[in-house]
Amino acid sequence: MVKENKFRNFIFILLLSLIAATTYSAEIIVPSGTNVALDYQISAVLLKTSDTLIITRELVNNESFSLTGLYISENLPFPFEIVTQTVELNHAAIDYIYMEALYGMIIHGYSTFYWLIDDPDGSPGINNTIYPEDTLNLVLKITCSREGNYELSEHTASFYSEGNSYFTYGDSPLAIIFEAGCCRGTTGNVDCSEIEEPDISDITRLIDYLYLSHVPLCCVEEADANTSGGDPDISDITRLIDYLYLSHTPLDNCP
Ligand SMILES: [Ca+2]
Ligand SMILES: [Ca+2]
Ligand SMILES: [Ca+2]
Repeated sequence: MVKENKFRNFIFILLLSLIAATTYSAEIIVPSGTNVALDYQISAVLLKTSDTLIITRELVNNESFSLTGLYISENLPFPFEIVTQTVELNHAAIDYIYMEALYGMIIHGYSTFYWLIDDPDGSPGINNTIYPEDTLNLVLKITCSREGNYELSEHTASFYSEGNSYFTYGDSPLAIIFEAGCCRGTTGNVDCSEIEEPDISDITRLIDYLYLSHVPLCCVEEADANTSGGDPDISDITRLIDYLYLSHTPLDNCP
């Protein structure tokens, strides 16, 4: 099963590598001939479900005129969740209006998000004109709870300049794979036994790893019982003993 999944992932990467095995895509502006640079970047193409994906979008106005009415949109696969979002103009935070559209409104299986940066009518009170040489950045930190192969293909921006309206779209889809992390539920199942609930054999396994055989652990995150990060140590044994025999304070969820 694991082998099958790995093979499927391999084929998926291979296929998409023909299209775009990359973390970067330039956005195309319609109509063309405008000197506004738009970049779209993802932090990685292969992640664990415990990892955070970072999407960075940058717009640089290389024109001699200003841009108004800017809005940016993004379509994210349903299991993706935006944890934090930052909108900066010339590297300083600005006000904006954030909207989340209905699931599946634009693309089946995706949720649509909008960031209104400048309202040309001024009615919502969001006014951020993009002057010549200005740089606008949108940075999204995203988690994904479900393993799978995903594709980011639809992301747009739209703005006005000197009475003309412009629309942008990504030049190629970006492939992302989220693999399941080894940790399930809470930490503590050091020996990766079928029964998740920790017991004395997990303490024994941790002692064995740290002081006796040093045989590598099946899942470091499960062994990090106090979720301190890094390599497990004696404090993780202490934490397990505390959970099983002393205070019974529940163990933390997997990172
Ligand atoms: Ca567990
Ligand atoms: Ca166990
Ligand atoms: Ca630890």
